[in-house]
Amino acid sequence: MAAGSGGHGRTDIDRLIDERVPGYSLAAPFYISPELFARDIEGIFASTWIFVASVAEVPEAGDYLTIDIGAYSVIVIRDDDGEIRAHHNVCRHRGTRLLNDLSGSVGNIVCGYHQWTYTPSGELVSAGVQAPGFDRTCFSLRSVNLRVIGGLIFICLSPNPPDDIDEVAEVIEPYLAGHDIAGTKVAAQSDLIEDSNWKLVMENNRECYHCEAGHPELTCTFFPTYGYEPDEIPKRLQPAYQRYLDAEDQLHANCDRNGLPYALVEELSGRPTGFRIERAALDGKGESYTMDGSAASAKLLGNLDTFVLGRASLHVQPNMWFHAMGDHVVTFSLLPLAEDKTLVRTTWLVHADAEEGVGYDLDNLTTVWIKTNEQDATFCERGHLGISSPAYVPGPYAPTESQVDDFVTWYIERLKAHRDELVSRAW
Ligand code: 3BY
Ligand code: FES
Ligand code: FE
Repeated sequence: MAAGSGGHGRTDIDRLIDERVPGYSLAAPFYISPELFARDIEGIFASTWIFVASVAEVPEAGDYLTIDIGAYSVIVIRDDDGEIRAHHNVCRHRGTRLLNDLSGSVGNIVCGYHQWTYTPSGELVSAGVQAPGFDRTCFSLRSVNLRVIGGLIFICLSPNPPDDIDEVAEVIEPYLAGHDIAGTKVAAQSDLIEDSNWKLVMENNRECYHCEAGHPELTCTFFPTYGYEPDEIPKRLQPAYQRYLDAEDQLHANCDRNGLPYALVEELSGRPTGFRIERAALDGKGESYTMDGSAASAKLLGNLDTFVLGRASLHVQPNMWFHAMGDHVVTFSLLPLAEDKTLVRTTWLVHADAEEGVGYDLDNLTTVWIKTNEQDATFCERGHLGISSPAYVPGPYAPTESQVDDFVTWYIERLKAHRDELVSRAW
């Protein structure tokens, strides 16, 4: 079969997957080819667990979000029993897209075309006049797998979702529990569309090599020694490293008292649901992502007894990063829009009883990550431009970029697993 002809023959894409060089950035087509983007949607975004929102984004029965992934559209909705469900946003009559806003609230889901009506849990309850023998129960909305882990909502479009999610949930839930995400509310949300391939956005997040020069606001609190082995830390960062060690001592005492785990667990590749979780100290006052590190919201989350809890940081492949502090939580969900367009959705959560203007100031709460996101968007957009040049050749990752290498390794592993599954299905 000719190269690039599809079917089960070896295509240009297969060759690129098989020829990936560990320790180096990917070949240009991974970032700029529409065919590879289509493979990413099927092989990654429709095959693995994707972080889409937190439970605070759908607080009441009937509250919903729509999440578009490639040609898929998914409704995430809280049903009348308080359960969060996911359905394909496709009417069972003639396929019309049902909900057309990014978020909202409904009693039932009513198709705008011929008014087929579904409950939030997906059952068809009315379909006008139908032929005798029409059985409504055969036309429920097609469901999508969904897992809530410590208040974070993950969906998987595949009918056979990776089953290691239970194991991952067991590890990460104790880190999240103390922050009681179910007891928070959305204080702010920003949708940033970056002119960059989604993998460049992820790779950029998985290293802090660029933090010292690139993120003046973030590094007021986020130690730029992140990612370095202790014996590799550059001399100029030694004072920061000493402050980090001191802050870690206090953090661990506070965590022990509050029953919060802090050990690093890192399994970013080698498994279907690659993840990393840790709790680490923040610089300055050590409480939050503000310019001096002091809490941005006056109301402590959950039953925590101090703001000095650093950051519980979670990375799950392929599309999220997350930080929980004593006073607020910030979630990041990335959704690919095209080979050169990526949506980064950032959501700030504070205690449900915190009052804007009294207990927290929106600018103070959001400034650090709004600036950091803008700076990262510029890096990713310039990365995309550089890689689009015929002069681009893959370059080597530094030791401090090991998590970038892990991300790319995971990505290639998943594309290979997807390819194997297609082949076995064809047999
Ligand atoms: O996970 C994160 O959000 C951080 C911020 C800086 C780099 N990255 C590891
Ligand atoms: Fe939805 Fe006809 S397509 S009711
Ligand atoms: Fe950054």
